[in-house]
Order: sequence, then structure tokens, then C-alpha cells
Amino acid sequence: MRRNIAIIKVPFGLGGARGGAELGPDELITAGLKREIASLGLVLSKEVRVDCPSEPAAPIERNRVKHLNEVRQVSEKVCSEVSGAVEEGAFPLVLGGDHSVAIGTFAGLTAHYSNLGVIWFDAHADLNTEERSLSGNMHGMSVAASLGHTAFNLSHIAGAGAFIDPSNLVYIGLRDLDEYEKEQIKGLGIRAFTMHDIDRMGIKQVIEEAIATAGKGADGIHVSFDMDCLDPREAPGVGTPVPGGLNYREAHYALEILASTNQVTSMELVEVNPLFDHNRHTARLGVELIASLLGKRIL
Ligand code: NNH
Ligand code: MN
Ligand code: MN
Ligand code: MN
Repeated sequence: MRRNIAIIKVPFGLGGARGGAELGPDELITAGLKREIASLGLVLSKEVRVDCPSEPAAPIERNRVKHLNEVRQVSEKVCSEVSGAVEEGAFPLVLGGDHSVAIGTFAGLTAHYSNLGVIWFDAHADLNTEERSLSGNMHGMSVAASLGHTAFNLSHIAGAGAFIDPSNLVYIGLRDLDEYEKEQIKGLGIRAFTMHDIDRMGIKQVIEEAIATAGKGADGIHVSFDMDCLDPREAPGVGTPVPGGLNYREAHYALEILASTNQVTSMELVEVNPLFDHNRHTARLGVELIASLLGKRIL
């Protein structure tokens, strides 16, 4: 793994169902992220903060899609920061923000990786389009944007590469899917490990198969970690909690195994929402999970 870590903070929450995710990056820093990076012997080569709109530019939403213009602006900026970090030889560590920030991350990564593997930890599939979304929230559309299914997608972001190949995409932790998303997962043949699969197979087999699928022929693996993949008892500080998620050790174990492969080239951790948290519990867990992905070992 690259020893230089580039922290890219994206304090943006307008893609989410409710506000508060824009406070995530600072919360993760306060919870000790930089200390963890230093104690792993890694170098923080840079720390940037993407300037994000907090108020909707247009007070009246004319279409059902919420804050599309703001998501567009943020995607452009995230793309250029992520792309720049890869160019500089650093490991991009994107701190959300709601999960719509992933659109910009994908754009910046595909500029450099032509066959990117993606492991998407989430209770949700984020496969909706503007047409099919029931909520209009763009954090539920980021995977669809990476595949080119949404009207606003990677191809509209300056500097982005090609769309993600669904055969290199793997979900872990799914348990709250819209009907359209279920059809898409089946129709596209996307490898999806739901909570049912984790119950059945155990996290060990799940993560091994996920790495085999996402990593096959890939020139890098991106880990997109939505904190709501975790059980709300572990991570209450998220905007859209769903019961029955990953437990503490399952999440750590999966990330520890990912670290041991040496194939992971970037990570984003999103949807930390301090407004629903208790005693910074969720942000501290987020920091620990990032450390596991970056190579922290128990012994
Ligand atoms: N599928 C729902 C939607 O599109 C929920 C998405 N919410 C998330 N995604 N938190 O990770 O609005
Ligand atoms: Mn939503
Ligand atoms: Mn998500
Ligand atoms: Mn989610």
C-alpha cells in the first residue's frame, strides 16, 4: 500500500436525507484520525478541505432531484483532489460527507485506474436514478452515477475516466433496497453480499469472495464505506440507520483482510452524522475502522 496518505475532507450533506453529514470530516479529525495515521508509521502527505455549499443555491427545487447543482459542484472538486492525490503517489482517503461525495471520488479514481475494483459497504445499494428514486436524495444514486445510469453521471465531470464495470463491483451489508435497485442488482449480475449472506456464510468467506470478485483483473481496489453498513447499536451517528447490520468485529475483520491483500488503493468513509451520535462514538469507530484498513494489527 502507498505510505503517503492524502486526507480529502468533504463537508457536504445536501445529498443526504437529513443534515449533519457535513460535520463528519471534522468529527473524524477530532476523534483522532491523524494520530492513528502517525502511529501506523504512515505519512500524512496532505490534508485538503473541499469547499462545499451548505445552503441550496436555489431556494425552490423545480425538479424532484434534490440539490443536483450542489452535488455537481462538489463532484468536480472532489474529482480533481482525488485525481491529484493519485498523481502525487498518495493514497486518497476521502472523508464524507454524505455518500453522494462518492461520485467525485469515482471520477477522480477512474482518471487513473482503467479497471477499478470497488467494494461498497452499505445497508443500501445507492443504485437509484433521478427517474426512479423514491426520495430524490442523491446519496442514494452514487453507484448508478458511476455506472452511467443517472442523467448526471461520471461522463459529465471534467477529467473523469470510464464508467465502473459492474462485474468489478461488490456490495457488503445490504439490507434496505428499493424494488428498482433489486431489479438492477439482478439484471446487471452485481455480486451482492446481503446481511442474510453474512449470516449464512460468515464474514470470512464473504470478504474473501468479495476481494476475488472486485480484484479480478483490477488495477486497484476502492473501498467505499458507508457507516450505516454497521448495526445502529455500533454506529448510531448516521442519517439513515437500519437495524441488523455488521457488528464491530465483522467490520474490523473485513477491513483487516482487505489491508492484508495490499490491493486497496483508496478509501472513503461517509455518512458520519454527529447530530445523531452519542459521545462521538460513531466517529471514533470510523477512525478505528480506517486504521484497520490502513494496516493496524492487534498483534
Ligand atoms: N434507497 C434510499 C434512497 O435512495 C436510501 C438511500 N440512503 C442511504 N444510502 N443512506 O446509503 O433514498
Ligand atoms: Mn435518502
Ligand atoms: Mn450509501
Ligand atoms: Mn447507506
